[in-house]
Amino acid sequence: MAYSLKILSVYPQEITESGHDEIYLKINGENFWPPAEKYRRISRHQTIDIFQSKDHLSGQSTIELWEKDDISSDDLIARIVVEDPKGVFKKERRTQSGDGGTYEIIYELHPQ
Ligand SMILES: [Ca+2]
Ligand SMILES: [Ca+2]
Repeated sequence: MAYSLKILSVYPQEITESGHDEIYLKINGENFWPPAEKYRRISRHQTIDIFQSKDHLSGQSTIELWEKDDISSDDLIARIVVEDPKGVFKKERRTQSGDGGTYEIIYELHPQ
């Protein structure tokens, strides 16, 4: 059964750098958000609304939250594996830590 994955928001309880992080999202290894930039700056306790969907998924999908760096390679902060919701609408909230940061990601799984 196919489904759509809609990322609602990203919220950092802690960020990885001083001042702000430069974040971007990948789904299944492909750049997903932000659509027209390499990254978006985010401060601690700042919610960023995303409201962007990836359609026609099947089986497991992987959401990755990355932090862009200039000199070293980018840092992986969170890696979330979602399952096919099997026909049932789901809204999930996951919190993960990586590279000293802790981020909450809220997303929905819509059966298609
Ligand atoms: Ca950075
Ligand atoms: Ca970094």
